[in-house]
Amino acid sequence: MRWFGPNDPVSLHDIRQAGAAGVVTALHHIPVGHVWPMDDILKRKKEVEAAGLRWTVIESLPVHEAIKKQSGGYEVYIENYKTSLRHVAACGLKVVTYNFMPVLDWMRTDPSFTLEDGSKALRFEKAAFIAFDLFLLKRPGAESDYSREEIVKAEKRFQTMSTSEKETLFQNALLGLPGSEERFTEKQILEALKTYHDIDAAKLKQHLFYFLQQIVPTAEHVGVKLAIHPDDPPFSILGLPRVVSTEQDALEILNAAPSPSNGLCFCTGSYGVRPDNDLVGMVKRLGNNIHFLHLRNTRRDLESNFFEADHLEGDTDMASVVKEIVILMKRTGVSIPMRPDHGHQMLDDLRKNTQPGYSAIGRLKGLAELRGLELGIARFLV
Ligand code: DNO
Repeated sequence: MRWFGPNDPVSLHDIRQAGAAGVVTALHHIPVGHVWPMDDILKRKKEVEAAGLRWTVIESLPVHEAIKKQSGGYEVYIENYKTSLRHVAACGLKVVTYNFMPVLDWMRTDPSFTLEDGSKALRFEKAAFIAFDLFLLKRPGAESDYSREEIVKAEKRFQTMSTSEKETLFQNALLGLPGSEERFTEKQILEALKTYHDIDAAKLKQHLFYFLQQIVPTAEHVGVKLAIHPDDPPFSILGLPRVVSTEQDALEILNAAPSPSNGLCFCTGSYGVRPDNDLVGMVKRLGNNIHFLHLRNTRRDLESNFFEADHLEGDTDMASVVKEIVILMKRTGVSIPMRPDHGHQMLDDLRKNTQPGYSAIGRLKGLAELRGLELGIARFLV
């Protein structure tokens, strides 16, 4: 399971009791772009091991915005990244997760969408998101990204919102960086978006490929596996380019710097939001380079709205995906680390202050279901 470090309301002991063998975590106190010092890595590792858990997967070693834009100082940030890779390898860590989403990480319009049974899930509602973009953020030029029909729908949706709903939507949309309490202000985000005005998807891809060509040899040399997390949601938002959304994107990333160290974080929740992504086929075709698994499920509708469903429900056929993963692991003899992603807020957690998507009980439920599924398939089917 993911652990956000000593300030996480979910403790290492809670995680152990949930049935996890290890945690994935990061040094959230180190500013993005700085080198991760060995002392800090070792201290965190000892802390995790003292609770009877393992730490082999980092989520995330974030990529500085300058690298994504190839702006001032980016070569230094790439060197720092390589140094961090050497340090984490020297401390015995094996997998490094990162993403290449400009400005924001994941984006939802509602982190506490109430499901029919009273539990709460993360949700992305397109009309609300467009209303946020056009009428709250007022991003210059935003109208040209949407159809007339979408704009009319967003206007109608906006009219139904009370002042406090608008305020909440604004806060939710700019939650920005999971694992931190940091939220962008309106001014900050508009400034940040502006810095991408001359970077389209083709250019961002070139920057990603360049970054990989620089860091993959180091990762391979020190024996660390890289795992790029897909875009969440897997389409362009706020006019920003997104380049890790489809199987074709993933393939190009692997081909840009071929190496057993260059690989994917296979997030079924992110890739699964697009009906044109064939998840079972992706495991079949890209499996050798899948270094980390985020298993979660979403339920989408025809308008690109989606919410996070129970792990074994939703649009992704989780049983078929897990079966393919079990086949893959048998074939390669490699056990791919997995975590259940984004649980529902439920039971006692409904009365607690929890991180959106990362409350204990919902993830425990997801983990238990996934472990049972894997065990059943591995023992009796494959
Ligand atoms: C969301 C997570 C992502 C992920 C990063 C990896 O809950 O899956 O924030 O950690 O994108 O860099």
